Amino acid sequence: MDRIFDYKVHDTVIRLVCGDITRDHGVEAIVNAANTTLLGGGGVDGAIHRRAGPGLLQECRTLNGCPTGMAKITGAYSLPCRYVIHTPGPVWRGGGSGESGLLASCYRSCLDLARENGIRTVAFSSISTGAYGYPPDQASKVAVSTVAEYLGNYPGSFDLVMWVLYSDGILQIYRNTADSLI
Ligand code: AR6
Repeated sequence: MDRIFDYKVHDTVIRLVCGDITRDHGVEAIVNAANTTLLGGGGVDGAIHRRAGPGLLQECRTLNGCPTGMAKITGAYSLPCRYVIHTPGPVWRGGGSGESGLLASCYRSCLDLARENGIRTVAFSSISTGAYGYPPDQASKVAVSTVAEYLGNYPGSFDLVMWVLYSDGILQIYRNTADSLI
């Protein structure tokens, strides 16, 4: 059984777990750390496309990509959820190239899309902290503070917002951040 760490912001549970986001986490939408082509790649993007099956790539081909910091939504095909929200995070270039603003924009854009589609339960991956090299400690601060602020601006919109973190190390980093910010 996964260890689950729950926090509460207004009426929304913020949950941190260690695991694979392509497994069933009881959410309507999962968030893919994509690239601007939206045509798949490695990391969590590769895992999501593999588990979803070829229909996901077919639908992604119709979207004409997505700018960094924005998001687009598709069906989930063979994944155990209803939607995938794809967001290209910023590539880390040392922190002075607008990375934190772009990463915050990813989280807000995903939550905007979720609300527009009546989605009340969302699982994020740790956007930008793999191939894109964003230091996880700094990324977790942007991620948690942006989501908490968003939930304050739109109270009652979400039942559950979670992060599915791929290792105990990164789970611990998000836990430390949530303990200090929530
Ligand atoms: N479930 C949850 N988290 C995962 C999984 C998984 N199955 N697999 C990896 N992670 P990354 P990025 C974690 O590299 O940094 C792709 O090629 C991983 O350990 O997937 O935003 C895209 O196409 C890390 O903590 O995404 C882009 O080209 C986090 O997910 C580029 O990589 C994000 O790592 C995007 O890079």
